[in-house]
Amino acid sequence: DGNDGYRLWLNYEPVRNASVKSEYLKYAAFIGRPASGEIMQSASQELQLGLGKLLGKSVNITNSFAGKSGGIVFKIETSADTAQPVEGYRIQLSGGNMIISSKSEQGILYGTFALLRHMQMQLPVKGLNLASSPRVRYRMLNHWDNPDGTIERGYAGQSLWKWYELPERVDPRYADYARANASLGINGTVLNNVNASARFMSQEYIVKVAAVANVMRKYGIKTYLSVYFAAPKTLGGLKTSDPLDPQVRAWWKEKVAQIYKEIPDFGGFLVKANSEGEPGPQDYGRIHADGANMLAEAFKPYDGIVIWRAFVYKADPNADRFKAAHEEFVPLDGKFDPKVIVQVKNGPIDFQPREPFSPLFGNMPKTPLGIEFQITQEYLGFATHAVYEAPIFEECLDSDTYVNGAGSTVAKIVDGSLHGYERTLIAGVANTGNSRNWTGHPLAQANWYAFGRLSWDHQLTSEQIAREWIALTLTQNPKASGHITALMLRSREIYVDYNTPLGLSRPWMGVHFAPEPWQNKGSRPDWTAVYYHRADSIGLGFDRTASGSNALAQYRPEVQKQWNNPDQTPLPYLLWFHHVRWDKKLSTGRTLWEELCTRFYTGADSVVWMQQQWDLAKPSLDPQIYTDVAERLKVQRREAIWWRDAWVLYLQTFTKQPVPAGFEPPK
Ligand code: GCW
Repeated sequence: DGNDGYRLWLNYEPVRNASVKSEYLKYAAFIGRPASGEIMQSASQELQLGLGKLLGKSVNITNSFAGKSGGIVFKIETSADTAQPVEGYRIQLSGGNMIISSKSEQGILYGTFALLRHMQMQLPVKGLNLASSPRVRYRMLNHWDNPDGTIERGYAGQSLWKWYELPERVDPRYADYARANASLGINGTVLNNVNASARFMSQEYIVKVAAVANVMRKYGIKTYLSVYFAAPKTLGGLKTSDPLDPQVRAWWKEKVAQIYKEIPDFGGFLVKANSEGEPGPQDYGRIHADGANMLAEAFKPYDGIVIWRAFVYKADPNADRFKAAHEEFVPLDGKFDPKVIVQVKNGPIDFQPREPFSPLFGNMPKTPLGIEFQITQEYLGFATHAVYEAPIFEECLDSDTYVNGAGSTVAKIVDGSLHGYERTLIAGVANTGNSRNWTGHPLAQANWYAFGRLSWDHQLTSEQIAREWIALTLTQNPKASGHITALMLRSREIYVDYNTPLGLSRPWMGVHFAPEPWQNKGSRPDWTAVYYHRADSIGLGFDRTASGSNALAQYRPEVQKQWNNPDQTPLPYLLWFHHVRWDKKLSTGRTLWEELCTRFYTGADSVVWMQQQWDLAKPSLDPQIYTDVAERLKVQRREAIWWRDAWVLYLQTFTKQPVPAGFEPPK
């Protein structure tokens, strides 16, 4: 029975360690579940499934367990019992039972998955005392899925959501999707693309969405929709979609009410407005807050929220896109309804392989700012390059904004601890599709996993998460796990080296895959390659100091100090902030040109090292997964050379210098 990757990290392979197994069996007499709702039912079913596979024993679920011992018991706690947050859980041994307790059914579900994770890793029962609660309230995936089944920036097949079959046919895969997410603590999902179709606001689609929501609910996941801001006009037949127009406001109120009739626990709306051509309040001379607050008002009678994206920039060749979101949103601080969360991409530009943190973080103390990461590998080699993203997420969350002095990390802004936000959010743009293994590249599963784990607890480290994922998904052989951990942890730096070293950026036109640094025409003046990298006969990089766009001024002085001076700017950020002369000597002792070449070449060669690590793990891997990754690594090697050569040849048209001795010239 080969492993085709469908089960993700929920493999539940039989426990092989006999002594650990016998310890587990002491608690496998029954699953004690008090009378409960459907989330606890899911938890008990999952536990039954897991124990069945892990221990080879079919364990009964019962609600008459008083006085019994030798089982795993679910217990709902009251506020008097514990100060633990509502979604948190605790797992302890007591009275001969293993008790999973929480104030909520959702917490019981998370505790159940934590216990199953513990058992999958064959960790001891002795002294078991696990407790955890989420640091962030809304932990969600954003799907950029279109009604026709395509996925914007999706590289793992077609959409999971089969709109043409819904609501009658409910694909069993929806439940597996929900299980996978719940196992990480994800509690929300936005089903459709932020470049939204108004169709999702029609009754025809609302009932389809409701059928999906019925599955999600069983796993504690709320369903959200992206909305097309001009829907009152295009769908509702009104003359305008002006957010201050009473008819428009009434239309949205009614729309929200209509949705709640079908989906009583509906999560809310996600909105991309006045961004990349999408309609928005500015079309009517209004501000973002007018649009967001109008929608928030429609949600007033309900639990739902409005998530308003801050991903905005103008088609202006002379402006610096880096500064746009800060310029538009900071003046709006304090103007948003409390039901609104502003969702900010981790970096100021667009999910580049490495970006400095967005200067919006910390600069809107009166507005809850959620963070948006991209799990799908739009700029990270789609589904053929192995790039473990946890270090990207971690790097941003750990960045110090200095807004309230040292230690004001992005994580503390996002989790609400710095500014006391009541509503906190972490979102990830999903990398799932209908590929049998969900993510195309088997190692990309780790990115979904890492996002979920970090959204629950941003203090976990990239390495911890990698080791855990490998143990659950690939192998528990320590040597093999060591090789794969090494590969994963270095993969992002390697990619950066052959793709965008030293702080180059590359969000140019089109599919965002091929190297085309020469591209100087696009459908917008800022959608060219040259806009971003600024190569010329003198040097390379974007001057964002006072002599250039002065984007640095959007950061606190302590941060400016790190990046202001080209002699002191850490090399990974150099070309983000400086236009550097080709012959400038860097801290490595090499000139800029030599350093670039060194990175491009060692980066591309390091893919061979990745291949070696993977091969060393081969004896411990499922053959199907081994081969899949090995073949993708071959593609990655070929494409890394392609990136290297494209950059080097292009940059040589400016530097007029050969590649340094020791490196073969590009073909
Ligand atoms: O990263 C860019 C993508 C667009 C995307 C946009 C956004 C959904 O290239 O495809 O549109 O960002 O985040 O809105």
